[in-house]
Amino acid sequence: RKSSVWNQDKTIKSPFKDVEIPNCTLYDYVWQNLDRWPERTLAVCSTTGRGYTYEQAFKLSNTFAANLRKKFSVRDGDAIAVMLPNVPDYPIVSLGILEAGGVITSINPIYTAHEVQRQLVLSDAKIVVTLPETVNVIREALAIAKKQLPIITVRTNGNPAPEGTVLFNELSEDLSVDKSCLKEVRRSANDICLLPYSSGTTGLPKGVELSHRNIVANCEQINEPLIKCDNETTPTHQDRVMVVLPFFHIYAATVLMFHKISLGIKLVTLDKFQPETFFDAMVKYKTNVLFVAPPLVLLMGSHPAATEKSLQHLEVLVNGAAPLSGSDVDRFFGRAKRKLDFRQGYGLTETSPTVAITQKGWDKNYSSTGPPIPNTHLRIIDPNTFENLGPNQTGEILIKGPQVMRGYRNNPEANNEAFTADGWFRTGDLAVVDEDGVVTIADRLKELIKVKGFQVPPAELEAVLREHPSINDAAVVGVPHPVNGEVPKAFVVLKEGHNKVSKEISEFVKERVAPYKRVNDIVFLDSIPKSASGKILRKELKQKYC
Ligand code: 4UW
Repeated sequence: RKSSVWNQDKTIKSPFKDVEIPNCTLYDYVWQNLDRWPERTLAVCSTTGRGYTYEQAFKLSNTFAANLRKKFSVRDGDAIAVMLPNVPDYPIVSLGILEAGGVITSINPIYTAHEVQRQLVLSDAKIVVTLPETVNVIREALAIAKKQLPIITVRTNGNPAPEGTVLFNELSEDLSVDKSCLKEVRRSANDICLLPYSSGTTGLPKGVELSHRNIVANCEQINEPLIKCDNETTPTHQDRVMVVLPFFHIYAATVLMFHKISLGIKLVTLDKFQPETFFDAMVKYKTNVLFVAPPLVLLMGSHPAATEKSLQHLEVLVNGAAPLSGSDVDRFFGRAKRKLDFRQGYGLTETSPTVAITQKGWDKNYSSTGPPIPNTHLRIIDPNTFENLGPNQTGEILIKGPQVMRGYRNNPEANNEAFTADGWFRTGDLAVVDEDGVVTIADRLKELIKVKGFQVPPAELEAVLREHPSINDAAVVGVPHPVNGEVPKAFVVLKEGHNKVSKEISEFVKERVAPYKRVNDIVFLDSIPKSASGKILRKELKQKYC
């Protein structure tokens, strides 16, 4: 048994049998079982009760797709920006874009105009889909970028569409549209379907090119490891998944949206997180499956509304996106007054995202993330010598598998760094793998900071800080935080004659970045320690000041 996952060359294979990956688009994959449950609810908003059945969603997204081609001249491969919170329309918008031949570039709905404009420019988005409430942010972003783009607004209440925007509902409910234009769409499994942004191991966020095959593969790969019970896809049983993790992030996009819709599951969407509404919705909709990131496990182990009653329907809890301590899981079980099926997964935007996940009945070590999923190969290397390490040795984790991205868009330099010569993807994470292939993430080698499971690239904050009129140079590192996992800490070198005004600098950053990226901890230095090649010596800063 011990030698079954470790090969002689010290590469590691999955303990699971390989799965066959259908050679189709993500769109065809997701709708493949539609005939089996047309009348089931696909998605419902937990606050308003607004929702769609599978058949309604299919028809609406199909009509939306035809209108994207007809009225907006969308062509194969065009990027369309989606900046929406978790509304039940999110899957309809997404699948419509794919059916129209488009590529989805999803944007965090709490981004500032500064952050939005960069992604709109980098992705060369042709259209933006958003809520009426965020049209102003988009307009401001377009003004900074000196660009004009059509804006489609998803109405979640009775208010009219903001002037100059087109209502999503009018495009998706338009019975007069001629759908023959959809016959012209030419998309195959190797074409790009998603273009999320990730900083990878270093630098600013980069467009991650994920193909239809990447996402279809990842859905097939998690089928067996994630299966809850044998009746998940029977005509008489429908699982209810609480969607509190944001759809714009790859974790929820693949694991909660595309994968779950292919299985006929009910998505209960939460657009604004408030603990009370969250716990109420779990009871009201009897949600039995919940995917989270560590801060939510913490909350569910400590919030007064986390009770045996509010957690009564929950059967499965899955965590991922950042390290979790086992004692937090125990505290949560204490609140639920029973042991639930707890799982933990590991993955990255660049790997569509799942790489490893624990299985049903896992109760060995809540900090581990289980063995690699089917068709996935790992290596643990010494990051300096590139030599393969063996069981229980800590090193950088490298990945090969059908879920690994094609590469970063228009960025040969980043791609050279991200892949070894023989095609292994470098994660920038430090991990150990035991004799059975079980992965435990030990640390992060890369500079990326994760706040509540969200990416905070230091290079992005450093660029913002350097824009400040009194700052000469800046460096940012992550420091541990009891609730958020990590928070950014900034080191700043002032221009001569300028005052140390941390408050003003914090305000300056606040105006330009989403709330979770804000910097409140600033240290003033005479110079930033750098290597001979000019790289910031983050380790030195951490050792000296954190
Ligand atoms: N433990 C420690 C973990 C873990 C982790 C991720 O924003 P991204 O690019 O992507 C994600 C993906 C999360 C995810 C994928 C698949 C899955 O099954 C699951 O849970 C069920 C979650 O967050 O950030 C990638 C980086 O996030 C860290 C790690 O540093 C990785 O490189 N990370 N999961 N379980 N750290």
